[in-house]
Amino acid sequence: MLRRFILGAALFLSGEALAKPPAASVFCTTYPSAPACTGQQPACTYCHVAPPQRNAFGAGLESQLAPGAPRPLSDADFTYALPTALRAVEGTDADGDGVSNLVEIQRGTLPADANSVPVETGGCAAGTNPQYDVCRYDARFAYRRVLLDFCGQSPTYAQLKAFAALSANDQRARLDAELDRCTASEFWLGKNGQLWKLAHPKIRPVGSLKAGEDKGAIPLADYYDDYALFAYSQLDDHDAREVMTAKYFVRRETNPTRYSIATSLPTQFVDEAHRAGNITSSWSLIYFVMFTALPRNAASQAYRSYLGLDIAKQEGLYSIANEPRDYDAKGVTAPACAACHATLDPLSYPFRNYQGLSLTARSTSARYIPNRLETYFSDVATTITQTPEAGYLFGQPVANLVEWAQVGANSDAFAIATVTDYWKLLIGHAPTPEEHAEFVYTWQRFKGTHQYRVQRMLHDLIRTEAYGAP
Ligand SMILES: [Ca+2]
Ligand SMILES: [Ca+2]
Repeated sequence: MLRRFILGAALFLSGEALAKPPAASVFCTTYPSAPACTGQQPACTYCHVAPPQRNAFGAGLESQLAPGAPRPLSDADFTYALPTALRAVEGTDADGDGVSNLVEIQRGTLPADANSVPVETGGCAAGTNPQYDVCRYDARFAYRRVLLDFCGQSPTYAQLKAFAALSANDQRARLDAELDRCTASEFWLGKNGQLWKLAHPKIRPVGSLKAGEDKGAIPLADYYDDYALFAYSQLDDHDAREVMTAKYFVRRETNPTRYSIATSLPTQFVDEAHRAGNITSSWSLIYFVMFTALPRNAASQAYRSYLGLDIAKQEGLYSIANEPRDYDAKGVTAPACAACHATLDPLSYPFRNYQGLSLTARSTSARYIPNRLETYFSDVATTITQTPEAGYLFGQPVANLVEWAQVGANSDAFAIATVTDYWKLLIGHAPTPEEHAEFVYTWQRFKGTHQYRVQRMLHDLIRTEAYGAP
């Protein structure tokens, strides 16, 4: 009796601790056209405060989920019961904001957040703003914005007047020409310009650790190399994916700024076969891997920077069966950790042979070292050397980091993250539910028609109503 009780309690605890991994995909099978499912999956926070604790929408669902069946439900029973439960709560208004759960799901607002409600766009009266063509794309507004965003200059009165005198077709052609002119400006591509601004959160520069130009007190690596590759990948007719897959480096010349391919740089040490763009740059390895045996930080940084998924916010969780294995004895199998580490640890294994900072032998820093764990980290844990190099990204097996980067670069997540960066920079915020259709159109064309050319995507972006409607 007592044994049964303990066993039951243990099962209950482990079941409670995990957000159900299939939940997001079952949700998207039930509502394939929901904005939360277009090219992505809803985060755990759609139903949870933080797993296992449910928010108002999740709590309503739970009471409809195979009522009376013993808990915890198996993944199979859960998957079977969830669509029925979702249907059962469609008519209710979990967050009390006056909009039913179903309408919120369809309109892309959050059914558990009363501050997230669909905005009616039909109430826009023409003629209320004589200055601009409100409710519709306004080419003069867009023109002013393009000069400011890409050149860092307001148009002069004479320029505005000349623009206004053009035909609608000529205005569009002028906008495109100005975009091309301004994306060659120092304001856009130069040191600390707009492109560098986009790269800051990906590179996370630390002045005191900077080597080379603008050297800091403890020079460890030159992250201007990372800015150069980032900028190069975003410019001209270059493929943006190469920021995470490039086998080459990029050299920067100044006055004026120019970026060009270099097959080697004195500051970069990973051999060509093991390079994956900025993920394996000297700075990334030294700063994000640093002294760790299993570089979870490097993996989650790359996942967040290039694929837009933040594991700390419960985003992009694809739990792998029988993970985490805890090869480095960090205690990550504890229930509170396991939900994230079932994704994060297999995401990190492909980094196992990338050496970060080695204080004893600096000449081994920031390199790919076969048997790195066996050579330098065998004292970390008895199982550490069993850490495989193969891992998983998006639930898909990858043999090594180069494959990891390729799968990542070809994913919808990469295209969405790239366009989201520019959306935030140029429109001022992440895409809102009202902007969803234009946003999806823009990233899908970026991935398809434009083959990951940022320059071409920007011509689409400045034509959206989100950008050009005042
Ligand atoms: Ca609601
Ligand atoms: Ca809501």
